[in-house]
Amino acid sequence: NLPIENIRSFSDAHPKPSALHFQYGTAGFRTLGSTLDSVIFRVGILAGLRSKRLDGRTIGVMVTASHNPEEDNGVKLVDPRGEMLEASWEAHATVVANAPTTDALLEALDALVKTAKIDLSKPARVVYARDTRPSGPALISALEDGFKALGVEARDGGVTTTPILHYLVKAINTKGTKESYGEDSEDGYYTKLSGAFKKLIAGKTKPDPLIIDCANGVGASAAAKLATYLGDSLPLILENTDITTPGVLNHACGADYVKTQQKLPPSLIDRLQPGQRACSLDGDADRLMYYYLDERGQFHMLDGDKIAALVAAFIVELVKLAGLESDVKVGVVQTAYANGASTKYLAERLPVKCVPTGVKHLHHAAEHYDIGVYFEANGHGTVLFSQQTQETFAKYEPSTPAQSTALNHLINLTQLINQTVGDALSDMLLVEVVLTHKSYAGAEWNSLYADLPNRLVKVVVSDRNTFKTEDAERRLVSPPGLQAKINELVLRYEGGRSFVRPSGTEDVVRVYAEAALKSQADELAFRVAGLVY
Ligand code: 16G
Ligand code: ZN
Repeated sequence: NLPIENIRSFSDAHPKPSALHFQYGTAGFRTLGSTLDSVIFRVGILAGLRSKRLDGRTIGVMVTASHNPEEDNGVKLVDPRGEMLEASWEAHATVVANAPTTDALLEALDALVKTAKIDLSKPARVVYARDTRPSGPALISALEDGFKALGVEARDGGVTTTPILHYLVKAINTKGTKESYGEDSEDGYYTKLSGAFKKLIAGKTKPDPLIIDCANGVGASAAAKLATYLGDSLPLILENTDITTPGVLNHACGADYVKTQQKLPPSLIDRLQPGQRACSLDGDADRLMYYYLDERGQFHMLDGDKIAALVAAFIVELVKLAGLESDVKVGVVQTAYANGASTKYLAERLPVKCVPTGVKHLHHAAEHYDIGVYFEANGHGTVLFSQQTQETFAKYEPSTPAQSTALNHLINLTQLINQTVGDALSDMLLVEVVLTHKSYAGAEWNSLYADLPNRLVKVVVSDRNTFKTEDAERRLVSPPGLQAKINELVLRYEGGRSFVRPSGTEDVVRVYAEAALKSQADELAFRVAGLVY
């Protein structure tokens, strides 16, 4: 049975704020950090129950609000293979978080135990971590109270990046098996990535120093550690590494700033030389944005779509060189936000699928390919190698030295890439490998295709839930009649494309538009926004 009295006494110390409703959305629970105490406490219990449900396999809990403002915080559960929480449990989490009183909470937990058929005699194991937000320590102690309330065997992952926490979950759960993901420690993570990187660039011209904007977040300490493992194989220059001054996290820096403002973080203006590569991480180091200044000082952004194009083309080439073209199929997954020019570039080379926004959709679609490359335009993404593909690599006998080299590169890529979730540091090493192999500077990479001008605007509406979409969010089915009006507008713009979807993380509706000219993309976006308003 549930330890009712124990849960009761802990829960009374973490009352739910009566006016608030919480929802486990695309990014878990995420809102003002000061309102999350009861939610995080309850997530502690929930994580334990999820572990019991899965026979004591270790569940991950990450306390972070990623690229959001510093005052925000959030929490996400990670399933045993290092992936996002199974969808059916998102609803359970929402119910448990909103029980108004301790009694109601106990009832909700009891109902969950019954509906999910949880065997309470099983062990509960959890590994947890947080980012650098000031609200983190208090929320972690609420989480730990949740663990104590249920009786969870909990391991503290400390202050670390979201992708490292995902790595730890998978490493713990695969320990000692033939699918072992690596040693279950931060050291194991850095050793695995840096080792694969060094092998992949062996014998090539060493990359020039790379500037990393760490968003004044947890990526600063992770990048500093990674630098020590990389040694001189990749010189890193770390910027925006202040994790103690209040208010600076994600402020005028970081991957989300670069993507949404389409400009250089002001703090880099005097640092970045024309032609030099730089990249930005977000507040929990799972998103990556590259950029450079050309000879005239003009800013050029290399976003998630450009990363997908670079990486997918490279992998397709390696598969061909290895002689594995007919055994191993590579595919790409994008969302409607992918620049139309990137979709065109990719679709000429390999299968491309479009899915709704949110990592879980991309990840699951990518699992259907032998090698699935997925990136959101915002810089979140990774590459998945199916278990069968990894076995194919292990068994394959190359017939020429060139095939053998390509095969080894592919095998090393499976080690370099954090396949659990998008990982800015792992993706950064991946980009550096491709640039090194191709002898590309930013300009050559950028010229793979030219981005279509685009514009994203948000519209505050009275109820965003009246906006319903289909076809991977590319068409509105409700409110009735609106899509027809959008279609009519789009027709008037050369190269025009526009779609409207409700945000999953903010109380707004987003409008995206693309057209052949920047002024036209802006105009289209604002006219569609006018229809929505
Ligand atoms: C979340 C998603 C991200 C998506 C964004 C869209 C995860 C881990 N994160 O941050 O992938 O791009 O939401 O936000 O799934 P929106 O719904 O507000 O546009
Ligand atoms: Zn993030």
